[in-house]
Amino acid sequence: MAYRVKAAVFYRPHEPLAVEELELEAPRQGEVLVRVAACGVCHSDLHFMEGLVPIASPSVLGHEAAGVVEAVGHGVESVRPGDHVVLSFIPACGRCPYCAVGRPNLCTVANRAMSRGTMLDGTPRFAKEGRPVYQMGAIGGFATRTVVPEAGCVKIREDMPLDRAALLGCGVMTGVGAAINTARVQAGSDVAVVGCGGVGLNVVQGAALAGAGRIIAVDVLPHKLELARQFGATHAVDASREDPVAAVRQIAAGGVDYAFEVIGRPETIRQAFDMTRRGGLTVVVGVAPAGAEVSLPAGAFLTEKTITGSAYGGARMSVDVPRLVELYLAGRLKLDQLISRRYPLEGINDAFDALRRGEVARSIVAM
Ligand code: PAD
Ligand code: ZN
Repeated sequence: MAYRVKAAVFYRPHEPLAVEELELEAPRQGEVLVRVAACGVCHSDLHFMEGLVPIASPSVLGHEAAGVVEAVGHGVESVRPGDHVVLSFIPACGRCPYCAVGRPNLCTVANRAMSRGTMLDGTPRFAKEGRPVYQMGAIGGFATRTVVPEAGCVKIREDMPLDRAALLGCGVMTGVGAAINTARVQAGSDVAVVGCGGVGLNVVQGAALAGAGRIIAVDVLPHKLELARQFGATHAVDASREDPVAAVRQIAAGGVDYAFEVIGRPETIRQAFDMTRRGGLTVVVGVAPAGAEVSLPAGAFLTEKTITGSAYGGARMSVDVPRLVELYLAGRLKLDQLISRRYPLEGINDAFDALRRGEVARSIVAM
């Protein structure tokens, strides 16, 4: 059986998404049909739309989603119709070498599906007049319904509001996870976060949850710095008015223990590295344009600094998502304040324009 759905489709860079009807195939073995409740608008989707990062086309974008299970394919055991789920854009296989050593965010099988824009078997479930339409992160969340791998479904408590749960699917997991899982920020340590958008604000709140001492927010927009203070930043640096490296080094004598880059540009990656103190850790969260390179001062390696990337906040979704839900319901994780605007699916291009202009912490598309 096929379903008719409404979805936002990416055809080529520098064009608005087309909101149109697609066919959606029923879930195959090990797959799940989900009615999407909400999907967040992340800068990673914007990178595809701006042609900075390649993606299969045509493609349904959207990878920060939550919804309700409507049907399951053969062999699905972990969820059933009616369950509330957060979707994972890295549906880890559980068997590859990365999964086996406890690094499911690096799963070979899921990352291959992600780069192809398909389910784990190499085919997508959306189609337009019989021709395949790919799905970002094995999700394609800007749609009224989608089919995802069972491994991409994380069951959550039904008293968790689904619109806020959607944010856990990317921005919150990526940001909080970069601080807690990737960097393992130590209580009392000094942290700088370069870029305080939807993901960076969550690095700030992840550092606060970990008990960091100074948390220095760096952005070029004063209202982002104001938001960062609400999420736990103790200091703010406006990089449009002063040199952020000098400013951070002055606030945290000589630099911070952990600096996070959450924009995706070679210059700001270099800034984050330069504001990291001797022996400290630089974490690159931002996704840089395809082919971009970063240069680092070779002499700095004598200072035993470490630089690493963070993919999906080192997520172990089945463990981390329920923990984040509990923290939210206990009033210890800010999600309400992240949702600056809500758009209907028809307004999705306005949501991306607002993101491009830096107007929002996060917008969600509510189906
Ligand atoms: P966003 O547009 O909401 O936030 C970016 C922020 O950076 C904005 O607040 C800007 O004002 C700020 N900014 C821009 N230029 C500068 C500058 N020169 N100095 C300081 N601040 C600046 O984006 P987002 O938070 O949705 O995403 C941020 C990046 O994280 C982006 O590259 C996205 O692709 C990446 C990402 N990575 C992963 C991952 O797994 N690593 C997951 C999700 C998103
Ligand atoms: Zn994202």
